[in-house]
Amino acid sequence: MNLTTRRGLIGFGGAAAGGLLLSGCDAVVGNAKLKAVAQSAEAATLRWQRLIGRNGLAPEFSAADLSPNFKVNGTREPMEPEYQAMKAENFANWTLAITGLVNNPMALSLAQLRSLPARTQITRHDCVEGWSAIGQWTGPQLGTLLKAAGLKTNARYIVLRCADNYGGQVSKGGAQSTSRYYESIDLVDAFHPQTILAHSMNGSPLSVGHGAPIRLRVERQLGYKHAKYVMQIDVVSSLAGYGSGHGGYWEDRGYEWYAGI
Ligand SMILES: Nc1nc2c(c(=O)[nH]1)N[C@H]1C(S)=C(S)[C@@H](COP(=O)(O)O)O[C@H]1N2
Ligand SMILES: [Mo]
Repeated sequence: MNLTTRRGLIGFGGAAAGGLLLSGCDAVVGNAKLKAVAQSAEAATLRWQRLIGRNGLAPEFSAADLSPNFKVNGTREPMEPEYQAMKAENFANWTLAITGLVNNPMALSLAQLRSLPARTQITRHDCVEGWSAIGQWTGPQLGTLLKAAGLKTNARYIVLRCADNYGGQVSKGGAQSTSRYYESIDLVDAFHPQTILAHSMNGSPLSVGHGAPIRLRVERQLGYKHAKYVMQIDVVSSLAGYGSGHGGYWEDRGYEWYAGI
């Protein structure tokens, strides 16, 4: 079964379930009901993927399949002064902080991240807007870093906090600003072998457009989960403290938290 088929099947199942529910009560259907339908489709996708296996791999491709043009989407360059200052130094003084429910909080430099054992994978990126592109990504597995940090027993989610205040005003952008881009994943995806912090794309250091200095690749989910410009990783038991509490910038605006492909 290929990716397209699986995606098609899931899409059909979700639509059919929605149709059944709506036809029974279209006069009284309100936001809450629509939300419940959306949430049940999302839950079905999550259950389906967990059934395939915690470590089921997203398809990988060969160098011949690489897209000649991989679109830059969302933020093209964070204009926040802190990011601009780090960019001017070629990220020499940038560090990735891993904090929260860990036994050994750490701050890793880009040089340290680059020196870690890395995974290289050629995968297809699917944006919810309807475009796809195949790229090659290289970086350490997130699981390697989390094992080094040592998760506490109440850890449930990994929150990736980004540099860009997408769509927001720079002057209003604190770390907890509702327009600061962020994302979150559960521990199954965090320790999945294809979940990496990519520092390179197609064999070159990540460009600013694609998320320099590092971006997440979480290959069984849609594009918006692949956080660019990752500045900090928080290990948490709840997503309540971030944005408006739905676990991501786009999730806070109605998108599914589990964006399974
Ligand atoms: N920090 C940050 N990460 C982000 C975004 C963004 O705007 N800001 N856009 C998301 C979306 S919707 C997609 S499709 C991909 C685009 O990645 P690309 O620019 O490398 O194509 O990044 C995702 N991660
Ligand atoms: Mo996207």
